[in-house]
Order: sequence, then C-alpha cells, then structure tokens
Amino acid sequence: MKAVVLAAGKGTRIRPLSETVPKPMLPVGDRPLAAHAVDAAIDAGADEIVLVVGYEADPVREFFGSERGGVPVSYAVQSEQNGTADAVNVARSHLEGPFAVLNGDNLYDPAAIERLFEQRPAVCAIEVDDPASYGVLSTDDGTVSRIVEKPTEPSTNLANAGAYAFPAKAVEWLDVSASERGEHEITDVLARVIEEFAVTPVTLERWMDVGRPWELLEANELKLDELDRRVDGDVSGSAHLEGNVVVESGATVKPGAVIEGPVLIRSGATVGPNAYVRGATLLGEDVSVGNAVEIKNSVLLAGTSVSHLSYVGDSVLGRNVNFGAGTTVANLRHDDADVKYTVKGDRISTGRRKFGVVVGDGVKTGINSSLTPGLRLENEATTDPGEVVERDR
Ligand code: TTP
Repeated sequence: MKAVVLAAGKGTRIRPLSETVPKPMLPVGDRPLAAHAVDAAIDAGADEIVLVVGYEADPVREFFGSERGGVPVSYAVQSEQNGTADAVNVARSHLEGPFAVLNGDNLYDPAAIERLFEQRPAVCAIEVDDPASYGVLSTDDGTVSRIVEKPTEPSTNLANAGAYAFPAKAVEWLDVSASERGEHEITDVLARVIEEFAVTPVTLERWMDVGRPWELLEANELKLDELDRRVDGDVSGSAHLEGNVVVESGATVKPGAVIEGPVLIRSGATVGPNAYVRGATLLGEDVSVGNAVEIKNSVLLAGTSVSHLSYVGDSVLGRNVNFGAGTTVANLRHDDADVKYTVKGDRISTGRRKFGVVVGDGVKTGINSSLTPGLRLENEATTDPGEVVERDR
C-alpha cells in the first residue's frame, strides 16, 4: 500500500521556528519530525511513500531523496495550502489501489500504524479528555459510524488522530468542497468512506500533534527518551555521563561536563568544559555549549552557541543563535501560573508551569541579558547588554 505523508503546511503556529525550515524538518530526537511518520509507514509495510510538499519544500526533498529504508519516495507539490484533502488530491496521480494518509507533523505509535495498515479501511483514534476540540468518532458494532468536527456535545471521547487507511475507491472522493474555514478537509473524505465501507477504529496508546513550540519540546521529551545510550564522540575521561546519553561521532564533551540523559549531542557539537546538560535536551549539529553553562529540557538547533555562564531551560533556540556571556532564561513565574506564549498574535497558555523562550534563527543576545518566560524573539532579533527582555520582538 502506498502511504501519502502530508508535509506541505506553513507551520504558522510554530513560528518563528518554521520561518526558514519547514515544520516537518524540525528535529525530534534523532531525525526530522516528518521522518517519524514516514518511518512508521515504512515499518508498517508501505511500498511507496508519497510526500506532499509545498512550503519550503527543498529541505524535505534533500533529506528524503528518492528512497528511504529501501522504499521509493516520490513527491507531489501542493502550491497553495488549501487543506488536507486538497493535499492528497495533488498526489492523486501517484495513487492506485488502497492508500494510507498520515500527517507529517504527528507522532504516532508505530505499532498502531501497523494495525491501521492491516485492518483497512481504518482510521486511528485516540481517547482524549477534551473531545470537543477534535474530530469526534462515533462507533457502532466495532466500526466507525460517524465523524463530527469539534462537536459542542461530543458523543464519545474518541478523537480522530489523523491517520487513515483508505480503500482504492476513496481516490474518487478527494475532490470535496471547502469547509466553513475554507479548506478542503480529509475528514470529509473519511465521512464519505464511512458511508460506503466498514471502517475500523484503531486506537492509539499515544499520539502527539506537533503544532506549537512547546509541543516540539514535548515531542523531543518523548523521542529522546527512546534512544539507547551510545558514545561515539570524543568524551573526556573527567566528564560524567548519566542515563541515556548519545554522543555522536564528531561531537566533543570536554573535562568537567556533567550530562544527565536523555540527551542527544549531534555531530560537530561541543559541550564544556564544566557544563551541565540535563534531559530531555537535543544539541544539534555544531552547537557549542561552553564553560559554566547549564542547559535543561531544551532544543538547540544547528550552529547555535551558548558559550559562557548561561542558563537555558525549557526553551527552543533556532539555528545559529548566539547567546552573549551571562544570558539567562527564566522558565518559571513567581505566581506559579502556566507560562503564556504568543501564537498567531494571541497570547495563549502553554499549559506548562515551566517554559522558557523561543528564539528564531540568528538571534544575538547582549551579555547578561535576562529573558523572561514565554518570550518569543523573531529571526535575527538582538538584545542589549544587561537588558531584561519582557516583550516579544
Ligand atoms: P495543520 O497542522 O493544519 O497545518 P500546518 O502544519 O501548516 O500548521 P499551522 O496550522 O501551524 O499553520 O496541518 C496538518 C498536516 O497537514 C500537516 O502535516 C501539514 C499538512 N497540510 C498540508 O500538507 N497541506 C495543507 O493544505 C494543510 C492545511 C495541511
């Protein structure tokens, strides 16, 4: 069965991180976000992956190429993000026979994707506490009888988890009309499939939809924890590594560094001397974490430097960021309330008591900058020496 993986979205809610790298290429554990869905489909027996790309497609093509794990990879281009059904529709010429559709920004339980493929037609479902904000599935006699988007009175707590194994016939139903929000939605295709076929609900144990920056942190917490300890890089005899720590070949850990997993240190990265890195943390390629720097539960993208006397907690730093000496991130409010963050102009709760900052590519902070919880710095922003930065810029 072919698997269509949707990776054409603009990732507006995760900005500024998706400004130059499309969201599906942001790192989660040891690979880009979209590679988790692709690999789950391959492990479940997909015989071809069709990636739907659009926004910032080049890095996606470069990473996946024409084959992954022995399975051919092809591409369909969605030039405008007109919705998930539209995205599958642009891949139509690649499809014959039954086909699967997965979201490139979701982390699925791989065993469930296997069951999805075996039990087709099928849809993945997850039990949630707040079904009213999802597509809610009703079941009857073990098959899905209905899907209702964001119902005010949900009939079940089974949410649509955005993974489908469709029968061949569904290709004829991709051309659905636009929904109220003006998008052509895959759930309308599913509704038609439910009318004509017995669709099995495949329940997921866990599932994550990565839409906002703190969800990237949470995705990394999950996936870094699954890595096995491996030390291929150059680690000083006086460094202390505890738990699941991966030091890739070409990475260096200098004397006096203390690293508590889960931590992944990618090739070209340097830690120490005398640095403290606590999980779950991902230090991307060529990242530099220097003397007397503490990093905790954070993702630092490639080429970023936090070189002297700094604290970074529960934060995501983009590519080629430079934190001046003594830059400190606050990740907890005095009133203990959940930290808020600006998503598409609205200040919303992250649902996290501890959340630091989200910093775009190329940001430079002046020495001794203090950054407050939930702060968002756009690409190339700067701060002054000694500045207390409380407002996004
Ligand atoms: P969304 O999460 O709805 O969109 P997005 O990823 O662009 O993020 P944001 O809302 O922050 O802007 O998309 C769900 C999945 O479908 C995701 O993997 C992207 C993909 N998608 C497309 O490929 N084409 C589309 O037209 C849309 C709307 C989504």
